[in-house]
Amino acid sequence: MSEAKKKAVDRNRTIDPAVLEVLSGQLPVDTAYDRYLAQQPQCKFGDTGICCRICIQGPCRITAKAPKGVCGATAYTIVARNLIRSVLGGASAHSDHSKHILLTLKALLEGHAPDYSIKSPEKLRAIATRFEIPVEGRTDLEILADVVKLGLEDYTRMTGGKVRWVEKTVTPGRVKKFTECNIMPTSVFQTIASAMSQTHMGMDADPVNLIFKALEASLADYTGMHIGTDLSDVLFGIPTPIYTEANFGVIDPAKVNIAVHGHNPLLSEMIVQAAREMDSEAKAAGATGIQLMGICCTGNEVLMRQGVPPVTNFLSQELPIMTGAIDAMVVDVQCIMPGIQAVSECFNTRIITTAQNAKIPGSYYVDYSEERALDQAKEVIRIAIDGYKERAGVECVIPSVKNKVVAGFSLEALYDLFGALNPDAPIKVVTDALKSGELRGVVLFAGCNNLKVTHDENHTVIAKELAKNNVLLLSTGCAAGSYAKLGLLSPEAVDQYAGDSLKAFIRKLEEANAGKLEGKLPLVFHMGSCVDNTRATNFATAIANDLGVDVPKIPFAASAPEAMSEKAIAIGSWNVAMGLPVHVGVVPPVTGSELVNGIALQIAHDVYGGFFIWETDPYKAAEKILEALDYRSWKLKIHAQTAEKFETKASAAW
Ligand code: NFS
Ligand code: SF4
Repeated sequence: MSEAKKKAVDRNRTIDPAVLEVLSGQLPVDTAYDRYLAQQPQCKFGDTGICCRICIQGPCRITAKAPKGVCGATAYTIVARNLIRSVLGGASAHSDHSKHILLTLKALLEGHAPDYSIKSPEKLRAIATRFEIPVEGRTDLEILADVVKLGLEDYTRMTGGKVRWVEKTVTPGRVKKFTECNIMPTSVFQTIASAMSQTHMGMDADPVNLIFKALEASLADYTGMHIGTDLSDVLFGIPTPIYTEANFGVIDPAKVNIAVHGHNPLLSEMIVQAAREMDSEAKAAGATGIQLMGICCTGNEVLMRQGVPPVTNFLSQELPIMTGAIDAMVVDVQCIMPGIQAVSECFNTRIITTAQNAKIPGSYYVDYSEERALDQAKEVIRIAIDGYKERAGVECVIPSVKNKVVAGFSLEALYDLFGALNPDAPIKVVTDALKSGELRGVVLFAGCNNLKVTHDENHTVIAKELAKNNVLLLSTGCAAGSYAKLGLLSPEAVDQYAGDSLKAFIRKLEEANAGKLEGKLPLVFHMGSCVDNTRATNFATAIANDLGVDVPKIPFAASAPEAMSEKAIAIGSWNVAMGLPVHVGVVPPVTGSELVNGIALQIAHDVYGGFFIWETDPYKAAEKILEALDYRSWKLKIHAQTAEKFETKASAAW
């Protein structure tokens, strides 16, 4: 194949037909698909984690000729330090996002967030009860004040005490393990600062010590995420099943098209509300209405609670602009490619940044604050309407691809479904199915896209393979975005891809809930944005508690088939600490140290019961995940039989 031809093929590294259609339009626009090729070959030192730039005597690169950095740091120290810094990047991002929500609730208490209210008093009370905060005879605001106080303490405690959000949401076995291994965070900020200090030049050189600190940092990440999900539910409501559509076909050239992109629902929820109020303004401008659509995790947030259709996921975020029909793309924080601005300048799209810590040169900027949220949402929509007026009459090229989507499966929503079959103990619907073999296991798909693999291919191939093998599938983040776009969140996918007993399991749930649901159930259950991964952990915890064992013994695994961000590294790390097998479909930069790589793949299992699996081939990945599930089911059964025979408690070992 000629170089030019090969480049054209490589550029189309996606299986999404809508994305392929836009790419094949050969518009002279530079996107991530082109820039990835321009970056080749990528540096092997960085790729394997053995480049250190922590002090400015560096960069130091480990080679056979120079096996130590200038200071004497060896490969294992450098790889471990780089790893912990990635976890810290992720933990900072998540906790900053959730801190924003926590502070908005504080502002609400103080009367400075007039557009926000408590949408879910029942979630507030459930959180309070979890932490033994009294609820009887108290107002929502009184309870909220105590919950916010606890959240602030979990963020800022300097010494003495441990984060309550971990202590009260994991199994007793995990609390014991985290305490014994000394990885229970004191608080989110204290752990992040002390871990960062530990990686400074001339600090910790011990890779095991560094990795334990990385796990503590990952639990700080978990804390921030859990607080984020809990409080978002209080503010915006607990997601319940919701029916909509996804992919480029949701763009309507006759409407004012606004894409919301980023992570934090604080502004995007207001935009949804404002759009409903401003339909007439759009019509007065000649449009038939306002079409909102989501990208990345802000998209997931407003999909889960408001049914806003996802247009695309991370990797293809620049491409909706190339249809010519997007009037505004409103971004908040994280996973926003700076490249969207240059693409937007070739079309009629207005990029609107809204966060003081995430600006893009050349973009519009609305300085979001919780005090003026709804007004600012309206300002955003007016910018989009102005864009529409300029665009009207210009030809748009929009792929017509779209698929049905059923989303909104918070753990509460899942319990509600299970409760129709077993009202006294909803979780038993799953544990019984695991024990009988009706379900071969449960797998959470999470994480991003990454051009090191073909866009969306790993996500979909692994999910289909596992569905065929009767694994119950959960998803969050851009993994869920991929399933939404490509039809795996549709009821039809159950008939197409589920093995017989998974199909029977889903049908049974459908029948028991008939009348309550607007339609049928999907193949993959969308649990929310990336921040909402703790919903899935709560699910695993409930399964373990019901089976009377710790998490490392249950047939439950996680997979990030196309991991990309530091947040994904943080999430993967705490899932390992929680005791789960965690597949990653892109090899992370740790292979430069056999020791660190070995800890991730093997030693972690000995200590925590969880471990990583690096596998880039989706078929092999599915096999490895099934193997991990089967091994756990087999052991669980043997331990249960032995316990019964000798009338003892089930073994705590794994
Ligand atoms: Ni998670 Fe969500 Fe997507 Fe990855 Fe980015 S949007 S927070 S990091 S790329 S899933
Ligand atoms: Fe080199 Fe050591 Fe400085 Fe890293 S900390 S850049 S290995 S001298």
